[in-house]
Amino acid sequence: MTATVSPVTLHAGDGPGQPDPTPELHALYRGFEQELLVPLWTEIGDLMPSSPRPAALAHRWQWANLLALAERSGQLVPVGRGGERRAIALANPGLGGAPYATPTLWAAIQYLNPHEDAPVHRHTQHAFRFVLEGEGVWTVVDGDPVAMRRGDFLLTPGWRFHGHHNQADTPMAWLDGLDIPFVHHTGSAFFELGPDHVADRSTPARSRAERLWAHPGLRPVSQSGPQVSSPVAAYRWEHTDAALRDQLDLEAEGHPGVVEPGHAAVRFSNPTTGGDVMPTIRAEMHRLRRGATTATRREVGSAVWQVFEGAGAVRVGEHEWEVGRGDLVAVPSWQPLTISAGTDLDLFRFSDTPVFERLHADRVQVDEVQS
Ligand code: 1HN
Repeated sequence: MTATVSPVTLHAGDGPGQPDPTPELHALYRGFEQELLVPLWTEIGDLMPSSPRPAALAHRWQWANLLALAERSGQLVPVGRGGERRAIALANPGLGGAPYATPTLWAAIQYLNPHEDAPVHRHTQHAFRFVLEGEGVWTVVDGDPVAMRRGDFLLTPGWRFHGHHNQADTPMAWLDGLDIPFVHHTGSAFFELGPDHVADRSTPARSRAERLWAHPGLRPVSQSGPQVSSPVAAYRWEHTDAALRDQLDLEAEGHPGVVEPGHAAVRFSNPTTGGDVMPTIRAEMHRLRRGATTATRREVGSAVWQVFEGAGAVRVGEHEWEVGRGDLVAVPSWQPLTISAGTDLDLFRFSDTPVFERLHADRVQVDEVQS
């Protein structure tokens, strides 16, 4: 997202089309430096690559290592006002140590001890939770308690007050995804504290938002018009699982529905628009039958994948990793991605694609299927 242009690295006389390095030219370039100017002719190759050349790198994080460090954080680091969350972010090795999984996306493991609270606040950044394992935490979004359980995908769209509380005798860890880097780069962040403690500690199995909105194909007549973010607070695993299973069953019966052979996928959607759940984030669940391999695909924009269940291999460009339950892979823009399933393999994916679609800058290329 940021091209580093440093006047100090100007070299007179380098490369095709560059003038000879005379003393006059050096003086000119010193003048540019003093006035904080950079001439295009020295930078055009970096600024205008023929195809995306992201600074971010493909990388894999292993869940077992993240979880061990999160557990240790649970012993050593309190959660409360100031730090706000015991969340530990993936830092892409190409992004200089910033807590960014990709140039636009934040991904973190968050950990809450038994009977702990994470305090209430709100921010313009859009957020979601994806639950790999466990239950017992309720996230309270604008006063509506939403249960978190394995396989659930939960939304906290921007500027909603939210806090979490763990009602169980066991700790709980989950994946947080936010558009923090995008909001940071574009200078559009606002943040506000709420009450110090979650006021509503009730533990309903279903939130009010789900009771109103989460009935398949049924919209409350009282709520007309599009909403910027999906009003569905939680997409429950039983529905996601059934949708994926049905796609693969339909395929086995000779009917259409899967993305490609042995590969079912669903996108979490906003029922008021049919589009993505939030303006900056797309989220999907994929299921590969054991032995299936995806076509090699590249697209504009970056993504993070997390294995929900099963084992397989993920190839991104020159890298190839074995992945198992909970492991995460960052896929930078325009890097070719191929996934192979060693067992039946379920994967959660989130990306910044809605941003590029809005800008009409989205592109996808599916390479020929590998033999
Ligand atoms: C936040 O509010 C959450 O609500 C998670 O769980 C991660 C990272 C930065 C700023 C706010 C949450 C966050 C965050």
